[in-house]
Amino acid sequence: MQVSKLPPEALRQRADYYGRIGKDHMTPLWEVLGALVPPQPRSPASAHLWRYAELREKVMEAGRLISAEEAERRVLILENPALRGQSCITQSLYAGLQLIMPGEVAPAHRHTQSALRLVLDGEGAYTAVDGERTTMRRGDFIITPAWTWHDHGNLGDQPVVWLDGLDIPIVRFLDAGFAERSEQLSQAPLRPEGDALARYGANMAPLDYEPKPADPTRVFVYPFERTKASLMGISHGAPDAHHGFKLRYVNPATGASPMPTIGSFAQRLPAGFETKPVRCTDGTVHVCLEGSGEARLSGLSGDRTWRFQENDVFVVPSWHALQLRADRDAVLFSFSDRPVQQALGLWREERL
Ligand code: 1HN
Repeated sequence: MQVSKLPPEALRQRADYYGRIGKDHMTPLWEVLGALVPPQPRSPASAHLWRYAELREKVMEAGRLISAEEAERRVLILENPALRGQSCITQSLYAGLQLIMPGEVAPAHRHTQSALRLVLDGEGAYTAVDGERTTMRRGDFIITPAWTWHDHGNLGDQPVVWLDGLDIPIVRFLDAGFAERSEQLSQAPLRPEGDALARYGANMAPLDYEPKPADPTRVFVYPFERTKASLMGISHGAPDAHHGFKLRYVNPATGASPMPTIGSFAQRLPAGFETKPVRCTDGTVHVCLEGSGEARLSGLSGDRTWRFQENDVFVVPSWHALQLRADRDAVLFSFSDRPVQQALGLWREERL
C-alpha cells in the first residue's frame, strides 16, 4: 500500500471497516501485501553456531537423566534462536544431537518424515534401516527415507553421538505426518551388513530395479571413507572460488538427491583457502568434520564471524551471504531443503 497522508476521518472509517470485516474473518490485502511478497527473502530465522564441546557436555548429561528406550530417541533439539518452541533449525528443517550409550537400543519405528544422520563421536553403534544394519563410523552419512523402519543400538563400550536432520517442519506444514511403532524393539536383520551398498552403491544395480525419479535411494549409508576419497580425488587445480571442492550426495540410480526433501553436500577447503561470499535461498545447516576455520555471514539477521572446529554445527538462514576460510584443511558437511526448492522452481544462488 502506498503511504499517503489521510485525514483522521478517513483513517477512522478504514479502522472501523477493518474491524467489521474482521468479525467475518476477512482482512484487507493492501495492509499486508509488502510483507507477503517481499522483494527478497526475509527469513525469520537467525544465524547461530553451536560449539561441540558444549553440546557434548549437555547431551552426556541427558545420558544420566533418561535412557534411550524411555526417551524413544534421546535427542537435544537444536532450535534456531529466533524460532524457539518450534523444534526447527530453519523454517523447513529440524536438527538434533542424539546420544546412545553402550548396551542401549532406540526402538524400531517408522514415520513419513525423512531423516539423515551424520556420525560425530564414538564407535560401536549401528542403525538398522528396513532390515539391514550399518555400523556407524565418524563422518558417515546415513539416511532413513520416509516410511522406512529404523532403530539404533550400541554394541560397543563408548557413548555414540550423531547429528539428526529431518524434514519435520515440511511434513508438518503439509499436514502429512504418520508414524508407527514396531512390535519388535529392534528389527531382526533380513540381510547382512553391506548388502545395500553392494547392490545399489557400486555403479551397478539389480536387473529389475527401475526407480522413479523421486524415489529415495536404496543406498542408506555413504561411508565417510568414500566421501573423503572423492573430495581428495577432485582436489587438484584451483578450487571453485565460492565453494572450494564441493560435491552433492546423490541417489546413484537417478542422480537426484538421496531423499526428495533434503539435499546434502560435502566440501573440502584446503588450508589457507578463502571462498568468495555466496548466498542461496536454502537455509543450510553446516557441520565441520575435519580441520578448522572461520565462517563470515552477512544478511538480514546481521553480520557475524565465527571460528569453527571439529563437530561444531552452524546454521545459515536463507539469503545470507556466507564466506568460509580454512585454517587447517577443512571438510564440511551440509544439508538443506534445496531439492524441494528446485522441484518447485524456487531455488536461487547468487555468487558475490
Ligand atoms: C527419529 O525417528 C529419530 O530415528 C531422531 O533416530 C529424531 C525427531 C523427531 C521425530 C523422529 C531417529 C527424531 C525422530
